[in-house]
Amino acid sequence: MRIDSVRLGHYAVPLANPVSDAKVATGRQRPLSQIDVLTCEITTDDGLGGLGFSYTTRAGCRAQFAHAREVAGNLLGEDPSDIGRIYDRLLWAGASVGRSGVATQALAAVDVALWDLKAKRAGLPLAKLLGAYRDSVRVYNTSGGYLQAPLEEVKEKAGQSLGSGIGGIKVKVGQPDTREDLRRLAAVREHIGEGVPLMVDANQQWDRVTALRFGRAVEELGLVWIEEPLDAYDAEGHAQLAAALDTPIATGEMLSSVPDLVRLIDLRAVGYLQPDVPRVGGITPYLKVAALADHAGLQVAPHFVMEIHVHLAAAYPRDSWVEHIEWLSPLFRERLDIEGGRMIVPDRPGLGLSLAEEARAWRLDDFRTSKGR
Ligand code: SMN
Ligand code: MG
Repeated sequence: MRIDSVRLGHYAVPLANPVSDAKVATGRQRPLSQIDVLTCEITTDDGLGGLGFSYTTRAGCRAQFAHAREVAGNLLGEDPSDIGRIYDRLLWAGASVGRSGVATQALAAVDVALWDLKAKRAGLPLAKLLGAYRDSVRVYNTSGGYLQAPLEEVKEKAGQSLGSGIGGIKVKVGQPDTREDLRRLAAVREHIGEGVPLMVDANQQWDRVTALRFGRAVEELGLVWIEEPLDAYDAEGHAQLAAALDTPIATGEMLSSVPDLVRLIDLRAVGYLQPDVPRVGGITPYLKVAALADHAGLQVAPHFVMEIHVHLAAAYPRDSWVEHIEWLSPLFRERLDIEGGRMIVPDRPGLGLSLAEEARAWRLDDFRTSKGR
C-alpha cells in the first residue's frame, strides 16, 4: 500500500460567540472569534483514506499550511504504515525552520492523518489500535467559563453542561483584580455544589507571587487543578508552586516540542500534564511524552481537540480528563456522545471523523498533490 495523494485545507471556523481569557484581560490579545484549522487528507493506492488536522488561534495557520505544502511531496509513494520513518523524513525536510512551533504543528495534521489511516486499515478505533484502558473518559467543560461572560451566564452554562452529562467545570481566572476571580469562583462553586469537579485556568497571566497567593486562597475549594498559573516556559516557577500547594498544577498546552514538555516532567512541575496533539506536532510525539509522564506517575489531561484526545486519554494508564470545547464540531459530520460525566470513545474505525459538507464555506485555501503529477 502506497500514498498516492495528499490534500491540504485551511478552514476558518467561526465561533458563535467570541471569547476572552486572561490574555485579553491583560491587553495582550484580542478576543478569540474563530479557530483556524489545517486539514490533511491522505489517500492510498488501495483506496483507503486518512484525515488529520492541526489548528491555530488568531495567527499562524497560513504559515502551517505553507509549511505542510512545501514538505507534502515527501509523502507520495511512501508506505503510510511507516509513520516513524515518514515523520522523521518530513521533520528533516523542514528542519531549517526548527523542530517546534509552526513547523511541527504543520506536521501534526499529516501525522494524525497517518494514524487515522493505520487504525482504519486495522478496522479499529484509534484508542484500540493504541491499546485502550477504558471505553470512556471523564469530561469537563471549558467553553462556558470565559471571562467576557457575566457571572450569571457562567452559572447558567455550567448548569447546562452538567445537565447534558458533562462531569466537571473549568472557569477562567487571571483578571487584573484577583478579588474578582475569587468572587466569581466562589459563586460558581456554590452554584454547582461541593461535589462537582471544578478547575481554574489563568492562561499564564500571573507572576509567581500572585499565583502563590491565589493558590493559597483557593486551597479550601478542593479544585481539581490550577491551570497555567505562570508563563508557559517558567518550569521552575511551576515546580515551586506545585511543591507549595496541595491543589495540583496543570500546564503544557502551549508547548510545541517533546523536550519542552519533558522539562515539566523532570522538574516535577505539574500534577496534570496537558499536551495538545496539534501543538506538540502530532500523535507520534504525544505518545513519547505520555510514556514519560506515566513513568513519572503523572496525570495527563490533554488540551482542547476532544475529537482526537478522547482516543489518547482512553489509551493512557490513569483515568484523567478530556476537555469539552465544541468549537470544532461544525467541521465534522459526527458527534461525540457524553454520558454520566464521561465522553464515550467512538467505536468507528480510526478517529471516526469525516469533514462535513458545510465546512466548505469556511475553506480559505486548498492544495492537492498526487503521484504521477
Ligand atoms: C484554550 C486555549 C486555546 C484553545 C482552546 C482552549 C484554553 C483551555 O486555554 O485550556 O481551555
Ligand atoms: Mg488552558
